Amino acid sequence: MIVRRLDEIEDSERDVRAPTFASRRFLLAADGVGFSFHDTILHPGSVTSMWYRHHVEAVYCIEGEGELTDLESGASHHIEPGVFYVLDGHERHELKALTQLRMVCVFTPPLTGAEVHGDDGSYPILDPPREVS
Ligand code: 9YT
Repeated sequence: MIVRRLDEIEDSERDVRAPTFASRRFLLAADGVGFSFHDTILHPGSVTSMWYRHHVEAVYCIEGEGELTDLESGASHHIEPGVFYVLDGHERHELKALTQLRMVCVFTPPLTGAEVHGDDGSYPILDPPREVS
């Protein structure tokens, strides 16, 4: 069993900062469970363009208001607590944080912790993985 607390992760190597968000990673590839699990804060007013070509991401909003746009279909969805989405088709998408958003995110395959968003908004598959303990 793995038990972790957010306050242990904050300001550690598992607290990854990007220009538009902070991602607190409870589970990474090194934990060996087959997915990674993140508590992500998106900053108010930010817009994040993403395209997870190599991963499937599931996302559940637990705080804030935002707008999710599928950049392939053009469809937009209001995001608020209780809304869930999964990029099961690896869709290019954009998430606008109207207020601070707090999202619980699961990635498969799991992130190693060393990925950064590429110019296209994807995370690479790292081979060999550089894992954060
Ligand atoms: C929903 C969202 O914030 N996705 C981008 C960041 C990703 N969740 C991460 O790296 O934690």
